Amino acid sequence: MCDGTKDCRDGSDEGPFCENWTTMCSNYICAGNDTECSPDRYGPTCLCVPSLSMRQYNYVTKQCDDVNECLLERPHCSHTCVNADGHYTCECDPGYTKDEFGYLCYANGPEAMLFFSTRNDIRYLKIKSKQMVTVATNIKQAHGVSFDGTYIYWGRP
Ligand SMILES: [Ca+2]
Repeated sequence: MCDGTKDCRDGSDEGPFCENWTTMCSNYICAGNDTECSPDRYGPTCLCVPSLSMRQYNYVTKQCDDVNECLLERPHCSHTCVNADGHYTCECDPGYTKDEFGYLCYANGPEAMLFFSTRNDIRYLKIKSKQMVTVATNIKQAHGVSFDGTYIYWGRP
């Protein structure tokens, strides 16, 4: 950081690019709406504001272009991503409802349960509430746990 203090051991954070750090944006104009100049080690850089919106400055058109978050490689929507100007939204398939954060889709109806066996127990996990329930103990090596809505089945090796 160009603040006169060498934060990096080799002092690379206070390099020659710091010389005009506070003034490099003084006479630099970023064209277009909702833009601002920010100092960078390679020179004045144009940013799109508000910074939380996903828009990227296009130096050719001198405008802020929308970023298609749906094409970015990071986890977001569990079903369908819908790109919009400066942001994106998630949509769920029919029969599903979005979680409180708007990213994950949960099936409507009773909460899904994931049955599984441990070394000696058979348990289930309620997927949405993360509640863990032990339904049988002292089981020796249960395999292939299944639930038909009333009974729990498992096999033994
Ligand atoms: Ca977008």
